[in-house]
Formats: sequence, C-alpha cells, structure tokens
Amino acid sequence: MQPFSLHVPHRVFGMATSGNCHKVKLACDILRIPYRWHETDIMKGESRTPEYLRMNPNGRVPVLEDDGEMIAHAEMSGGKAPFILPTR
Ligand SMILES: N[C@@H](CCC(=O)N[C@@H](CS)C(=O)NCC(=O)O)C(=O)O
Repeated sequence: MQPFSLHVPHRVFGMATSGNCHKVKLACDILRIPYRWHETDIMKGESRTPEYLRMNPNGRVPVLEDDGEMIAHAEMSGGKAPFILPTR
C-alpha cells in the first residue's frame, strides 16, 4: 500500500450521519490528510448512480480518492491507522 499524498486534496464521498464515513473523516483529520468532503446521501440513491458506481462498484459510502485511485471499505480500530482497501 502506498502512503497517502499529503499534498493533493483528496475527495471523500460520504454521508455525515454514517459511522463508517465518520471513521474516514476522523482518520483524515487526525492524520492531517487533506480532503474535500462530498456529501453523498444514500437514502436519496446518490451512491447508486452510474457515475458513483464507476467510482465504487459496491455502491456504498465511504469512498476516498487518493491521487485518482478510488478506495473503499475504510475501517479504523483502537485508534490505530486505518486499513483502506482498493475497490479494484
Ligand atoms: N465495510 C464498509 C461498509 C460500508 C457501508 O456499509 N456503508 C453504508 C453506510 S454506513 C452504505 O453505504 N449503505 C448504503 C447501501 O448499502 O446501499 C466500510 O466500512 O466502508
């Protein structure tokens, strides 16, 4: 796994009320990873649009874009660094 770039602004697609998304936000804030938050309302189907599914075929939030690579399934445990797996 490559380390995150701290120079390019990453994009995070997430829903503010989602705990899974909050974990990514928290990890970025703690690790000072620069990002722009893109609010994505799963209740309105915004994670199931063709455009979104091209970014993340599993149709779920959160997704973090790292230098053009779309990364999903963010998990963080016990205050340790997040485990982030590529979508493909
Ligand atoms: N293991 C994934 C789970 C992601 C997940 O379940 N996201 C939910 C919101 S918390 C979601 O997008 N649900 C919408 C759907 O399944 O259509 C992660 O930790 O990122």
